[in-house]
Amino acid sequence: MSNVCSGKVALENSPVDAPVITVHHGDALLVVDVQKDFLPGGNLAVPGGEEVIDPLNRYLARFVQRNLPVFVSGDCHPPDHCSFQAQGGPWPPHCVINTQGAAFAENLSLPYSANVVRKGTTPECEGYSAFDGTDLQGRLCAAKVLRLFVGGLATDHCVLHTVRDAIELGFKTFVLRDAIRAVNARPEDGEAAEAEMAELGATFIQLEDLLRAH
Ligand code: VGL
Ligand code: ZN
Repeated sequence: MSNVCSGKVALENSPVDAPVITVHHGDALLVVDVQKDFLPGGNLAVPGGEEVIDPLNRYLARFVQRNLPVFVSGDCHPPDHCSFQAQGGPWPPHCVINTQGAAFAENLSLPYSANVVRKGTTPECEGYSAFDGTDLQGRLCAAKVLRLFVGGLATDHCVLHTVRDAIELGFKTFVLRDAIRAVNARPEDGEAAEAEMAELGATFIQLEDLLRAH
């Protein structure tokens, strides 16, 4: 028999496994590579990449409202970057420095206070991770960040590599499951990346988990 004391009644309307996340001092949002080349019409369009923008804008609004720091990474490659096919890499040229493709999506509502992190800026550095060859770690530490909330593109490349590094560096890492999309060069890549991040200790959340807090 279920009654209030057994908890079963109270739990009926709120799934047991849905966390309620309150963002507070020590938290930062990291928006990974939401750039025109990764969106429809871009040189390396991620399927459904544009769908991350609306949820990201809502996460951004929450962090800005709470005066919490926002970091935004951008792939920023020289024309002879090692990841381009002409240099033996896997990708068509994308996010080349000073081209439109490297610009952030126009409808991404970045605050003026956003901390921009440019990565992949030298020909020989792959730069999938927003920590790779950048000063992101130092800037997060300077801002006293302990927990990092990561969304953006692409799940199976830059988000994955960034989350791996964040966890290894000791940040409590949340992945915004409604604000990531995968390239899926192999159809299972996105799911495998999500499984790996979860295995490494990332916590997957979605907007409602933040919104339920208020
Ligand atoms: C990315 C492929 C090449 C990414 C960057 O942002 O996930 N993917 N460069
Ligand atoms: Zn790249």
